[in-house]
Amino acid sequence: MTPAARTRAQDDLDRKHMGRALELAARGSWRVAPNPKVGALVAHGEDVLAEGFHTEHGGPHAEVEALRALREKKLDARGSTLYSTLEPCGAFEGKQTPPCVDAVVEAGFARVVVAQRDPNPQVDGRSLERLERAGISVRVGVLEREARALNGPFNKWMSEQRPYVTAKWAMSLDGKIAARSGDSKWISGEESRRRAHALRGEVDAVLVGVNTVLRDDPLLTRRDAPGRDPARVVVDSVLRIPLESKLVRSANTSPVLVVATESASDERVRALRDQGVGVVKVGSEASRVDPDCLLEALARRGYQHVLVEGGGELLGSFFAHDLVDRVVCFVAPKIVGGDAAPSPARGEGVSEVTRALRLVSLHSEPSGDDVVLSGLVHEW
Ligand code: AOF
Ligand code: ZN
Repeated sequence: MTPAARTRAQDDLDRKHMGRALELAARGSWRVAPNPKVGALVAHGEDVLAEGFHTEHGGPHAEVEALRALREKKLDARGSTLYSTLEPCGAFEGKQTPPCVDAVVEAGFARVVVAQRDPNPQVDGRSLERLERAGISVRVGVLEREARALNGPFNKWMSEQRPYVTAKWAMSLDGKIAARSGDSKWISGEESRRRAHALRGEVDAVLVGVNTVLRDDPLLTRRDAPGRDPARVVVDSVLRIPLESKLVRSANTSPVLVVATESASDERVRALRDQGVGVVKVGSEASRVDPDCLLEALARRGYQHVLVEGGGELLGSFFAHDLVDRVVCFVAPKIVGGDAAPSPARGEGVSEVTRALRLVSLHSEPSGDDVVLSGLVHEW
């Protein structure tokens, strides 16, 4: 084999093993938040000797799980390669588990391949240096894009301390999120609605505008799907949310936060707080909640991943401020029609198509009779 052919063969092998490590990482699900989903495997050439992934927050890391699986099979890591979707962690204050990099060095790997560097400022390349100092050959960046997409919220939070925003909506094939009367039950089918609930189970907070509350009186909880229970956030400039809405009435069971502007009345604030609703006032823009200030307020609460569910005005303002990182759109095989039926991103919009936001890594799959489209506006 020529040196170039050897490099190519090695690259193909690295991508194959890393692809498998990414599959393992994805099994980590919502249980690992706010930590990353990580997968790891030990390989000798083509042969996969052991696999592991991070299963739940506070539990053993992926690399440690792979080493444990290796020991269980009475195998040795010496001379083999560790594939991990994330740079192994080092020691730092407040850490819940022992540093993986020590275990990796001790195990005697000849080579370590990682998909991405750990953006955690307390790691951030230090473990890679440590491995190199120990004489281990290190490669970074195999399937990096895929690995980064899997942990967008973690990556953004670690580098910017701002929430990652997923925008979600369901629309008819002609781009309407409701009929002209405002009726939207149901645009998407049952399977899509189940997926939408599962999406809620992966985030820290679900956001809607007050018009959605006035129109639909939603509960915004996660139901019939696994996951966490996100905080429910209503963007409501002058506190129009009714005290008898389902959201307010359930505030003592699951947290509700209402975000208003300075012009909201203190009496209204008190009435809501008496019902157990959290209220925060943030900066405004044209007498409405400024979405940048809104995200700052959510960052202060430690929300790493927020799901903006609508309506069209709230989604439109998030897009106008370029605050959306990922889109999940359910498209139903229906034509609603009409000039007055609302679309998902309202407001002014752009003046020319060349100024439109453009998504990358678009993925589509069937969801019952619907199609679900997802893509990234920003990669982290
Ligand atoms: C994980 N799972 O598989 C890897 C992580 O508090 P700890 O001890 O769980 O450490 C969390 C940090 O460890 C996390 O912020 C990330 O930087 C690093 N790697 N974390 O939860 C894993 N490999
Ligand atoms: Zn670790």
